[in-house]
Amino acid sequence: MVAADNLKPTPKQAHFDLITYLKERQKLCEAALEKAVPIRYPEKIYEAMRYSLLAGGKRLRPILCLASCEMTGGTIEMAMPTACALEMIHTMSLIHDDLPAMDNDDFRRGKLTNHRVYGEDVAILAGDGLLAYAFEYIASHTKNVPPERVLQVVAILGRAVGAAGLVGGQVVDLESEGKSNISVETLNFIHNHKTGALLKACIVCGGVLAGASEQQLQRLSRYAQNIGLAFQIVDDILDVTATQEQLGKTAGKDQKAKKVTYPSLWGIEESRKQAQQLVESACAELEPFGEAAQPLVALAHFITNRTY
Ligand code: GRG
Repeated sequence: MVAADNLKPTPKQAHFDLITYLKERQKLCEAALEKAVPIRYPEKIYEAMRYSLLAGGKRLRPILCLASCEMTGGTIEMAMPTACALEMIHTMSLIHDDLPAMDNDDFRRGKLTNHRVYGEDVAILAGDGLLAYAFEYIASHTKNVPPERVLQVVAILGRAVGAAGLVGGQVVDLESEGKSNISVETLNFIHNHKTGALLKACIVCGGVLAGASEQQLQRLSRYAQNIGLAFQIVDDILDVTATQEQLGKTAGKDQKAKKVTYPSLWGIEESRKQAQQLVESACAELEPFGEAAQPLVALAHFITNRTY
């Protein structure tokens, strides 16, 4: 949930109430996610899936998808099944990332990690279950959208998740562990895939569902590329500057694992500057959308101002 005290609207955005917007959107997403995954037989796997899916989190990915759909002329209803699916995929990637075979973490979203509660076997399956269900959910629950757009969303998402996206980024991240000579190009590759690919899919899929033009989709794509990298730079900074209580996950992990990060390459101040510049470039892409772009502009600034 939004920690309202942590959000300072930037002067440019003073007329847009981001705090209220985020709270309302988070509430909508929570309700939709709760409904999307009811408990059935075999209860254990549904409980494990729901444990991580309904554990909070900022819900940034579904909110970005809804915002980009609305900005390009669509409705919340058109995008909600895809928004839920994006959160299912994000959650499954967190469950798998926390496993002993990967980051081996004990806390996520302020709670014990999935494998610490259900065991490694069920945690792997809970991730698999969420991943498969995400695609089923888009195909079976999207209403009032031409089928070719739904098909395009499924293709974009499949690519974002697989070896050309999250999985590819995670592999290079694992290969880079313990190496101190990682270049900024490799670091960018890791994060453009591991973090950026899904964020980009959220924003582009919102536009596709709304029937955005090719030119609009290209603008959305460049906006997304920039905020994706800014998001990861801030994530690296927060790993150094924030506490476990603020983050809901172990802090200071990168340094402990001797990971090359943006702050380790550039220092904190320069990293902040780079993130700020990326957000400005992202927002410039939205200028032709005028007032309708307010939520996406405010969300881009939230990414750099966030403290959790
Ligand atoms: C996708 C098939 C498949 C497998 C997963 C483990 C893995 C492959 C990829 C790792 C992806 C990963 C965990 C990237 C980090 C992304 C990131 C910065 C997460 C934190 O996102 P927030 O801050 O978290 O939005 P909340 O909890 O607020 O949702």
